[in-house]
Amino acid sequence: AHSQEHLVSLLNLQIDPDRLHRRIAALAEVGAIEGGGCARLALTDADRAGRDLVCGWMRELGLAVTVDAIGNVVGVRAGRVDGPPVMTGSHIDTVRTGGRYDGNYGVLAGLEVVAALNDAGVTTEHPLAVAFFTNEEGARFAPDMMGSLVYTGVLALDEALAVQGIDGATVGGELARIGYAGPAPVPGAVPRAFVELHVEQGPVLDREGTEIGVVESVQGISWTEIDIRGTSNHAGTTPMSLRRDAGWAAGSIIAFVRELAQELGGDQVATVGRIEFFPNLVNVVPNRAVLTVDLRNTDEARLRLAEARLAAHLDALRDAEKVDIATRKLARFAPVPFAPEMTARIERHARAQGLSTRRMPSGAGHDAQMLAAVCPTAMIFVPSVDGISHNVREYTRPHHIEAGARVLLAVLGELAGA
Ligand code: HGY
Ligand code: MN
Ligand code: MN
Ligand code: MN
Repeated sequence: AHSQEHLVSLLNLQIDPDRLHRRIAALAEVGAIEGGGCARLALTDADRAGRDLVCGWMRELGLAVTVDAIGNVVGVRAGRVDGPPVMTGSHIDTVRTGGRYDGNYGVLAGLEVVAALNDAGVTTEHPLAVAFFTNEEGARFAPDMMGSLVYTGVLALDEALAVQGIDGATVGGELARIGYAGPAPVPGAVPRAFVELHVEQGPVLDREGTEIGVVESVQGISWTEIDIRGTSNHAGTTPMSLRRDAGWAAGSIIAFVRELAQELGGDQVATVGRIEFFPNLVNVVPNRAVLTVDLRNTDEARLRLAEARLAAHLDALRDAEKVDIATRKLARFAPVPFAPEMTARIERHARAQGLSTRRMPSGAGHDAQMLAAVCPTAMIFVPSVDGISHNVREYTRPHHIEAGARVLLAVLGELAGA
């Protein structure tokens, strides 16, 4: 039953929009790059500075802050009873050309929910936790969602610590260097429920004019690193028929995956995001090329088909160009559906606040897809203007930033028993 003053305090429970916008702007100053975005690649000094800032805010809000062995940070607000917390969170590491909302928004909106509960003097039934997970992006160290994979016990700690990044450093070495190899054990405590608020990073909500995305699933992801070895040769004297041109082979893969996505249609997407030639000189036939292929689909069978077609193309290249090709799987996740009762809960609260909603899959990977394996999980999207993300021009309108935080407050308040 609720006492009179408790009901009054619930009525006072509301976010402070300016405080949320101020925190987003302040965190965006850390690792700020030209154009208003951020570069805080996982476990760099910029990431450490961002972590220090957010941990400071967690402590100011009275949260009990723990750091685990892979550097995941969890701030817990006590409830009336002990036990597993209701958790919200995301990530604060970014890609090299990151925006200020990807990941950061969900963590800071979680802190805003805590601040609103503090202001209203509300103690929830269950503990409430706000987390940020290590290396969600996977841009420096693959796989992505590394911290939440270790938190949920899917990826072994020693395997994660041994991962070598694109710059040669290891996860374990960098964690120690920035002082975020923490004492809390992994796998982490299983939350009662997990809700992640995130910008859509795609064009659907913005194009439709819909305010809240009720995320029903995250699509499957397949990352492959392809290492092609040929023969370096003189660009002028070597007849085309005598070449083992690793560069040409790499270029044919870029063209192939684009055509493959168009042929498969539907949700299929394909990207060659990283490529390196050796010796990378104007007048030398490359003897080596290293590139990555990112394939995604909401349908697991179609994703496997795309992978099989890529493998067949590599076989054809080995024969046609006489190059050696080695592949390494950097990440592979099947599509993940979220719990129907959790998506219904998001939808109900958004509608109760008069917001327009639409159900949709997530094109981007998120920590929520890992938490879904251990507890009831859901995601809330707000629109990204022009669907731009992983780009300093990433932008979400202030009233959408606020609307998403209000839905998060309502959902977490209900789950935690405000
Ligand atoms: O790659 C992704 O979808 C995410 O940004 N890590
Ligand atoms: Mn009560
Ligand atoms: Mn993200
Ligand atoms: Mn991202």
